[in-house]
Amino acid sequence: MNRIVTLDEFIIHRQKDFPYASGELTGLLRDIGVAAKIVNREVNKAGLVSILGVANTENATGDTVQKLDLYANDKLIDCLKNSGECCGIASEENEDFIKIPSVESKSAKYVVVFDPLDGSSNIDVNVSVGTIFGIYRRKSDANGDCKLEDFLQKGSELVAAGYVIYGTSTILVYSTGRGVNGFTLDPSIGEFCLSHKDIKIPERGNYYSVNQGYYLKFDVEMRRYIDYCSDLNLRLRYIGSMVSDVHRTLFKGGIFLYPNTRKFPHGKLRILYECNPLSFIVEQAGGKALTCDLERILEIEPVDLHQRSSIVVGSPAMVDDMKNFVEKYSMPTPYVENGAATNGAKPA
Ligand code: AHM
Ligand code: MG
Repeated sequence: MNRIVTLDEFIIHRQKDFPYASGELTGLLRDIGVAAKIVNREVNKAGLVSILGVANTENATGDTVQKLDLYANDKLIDCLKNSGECCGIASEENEDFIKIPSVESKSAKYVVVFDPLDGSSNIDVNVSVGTIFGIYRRKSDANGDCKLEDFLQKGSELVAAGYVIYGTSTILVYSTGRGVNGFTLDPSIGEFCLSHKDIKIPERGNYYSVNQGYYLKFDVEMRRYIDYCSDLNLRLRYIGSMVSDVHRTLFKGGIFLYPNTRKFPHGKLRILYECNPLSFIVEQAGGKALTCDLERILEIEPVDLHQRSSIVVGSPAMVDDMKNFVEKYSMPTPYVENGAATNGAKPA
């Protein structure tokens, strides 16, 4: 029988891969693992809301019942604050970033960004939701407060990223830039145990994942690409929790798209909290992630904490196909006169 490797053991073991590691990153990943267990406990009780009280009301014992995304946000912030391993936090749920005072005068060198509960519109109906996180090394002086510039870094600067899915089982997937590993929570011992070692995304897959209800609101290149996916008899899967849709794509192969729409002309998903960490994981597993303008997601220079982007992420060969498609269809339509094509608009 194989020996069980817990998340904590694995993280500590991996610390040796970084010769100058001081243990801070290790500590941060463990804090996130602890917060995930607390959030998991609460998410699993979501169906009991009608018994325990409706969100934002008082329950039978007089406690205020919080919305789960806000609960998850608070727990992550608490866990990260208490250990003093990071100097700042930016969350999808908070307008501004949070400065963390140093604990026992440790000058922490990391900042953490996260979406505490992605796909929260799915909670009430027992559909998977998840926490997404990213960790950056701070840019500002280590002795002062963290600054905005510490958070506005390209995804390629991520030191680590990952996600936790609270689904049929609870799984934590993370990478420190040396491959991707997954850990499943064993509820009987309350530990995340290594279950998916060195995850690699398939070169291609049978699924495409997009909110096809917005088809008419997408740009023409994307509409054509979606028609192409359908012509290839790819199967459509769309959960509506990005973290879960990307998780399926990572394991089964395929492509996930959230293009620009009329409502979100620059895409809906947030660069810092959703696009970057998930693109980092997918790239680490051998996949690719681009915007619909064909820019590598991890090369975007964010200028705002809550900046959004379009995204196409998944199996490498399928993202390449999408790129070829968009390049082909965004070329100027040839103007044909007397049978001779000129590559461009009608001459004046
Ligand atoms: P959230 O962070 O408020 O949950 O919103 C992000 C979610 C993603 O998980 C998902 O891919 C997308 O929104 C679904 O949006 P839509 O309902 O427009 O398809
Ligand atoms: Mg989200």
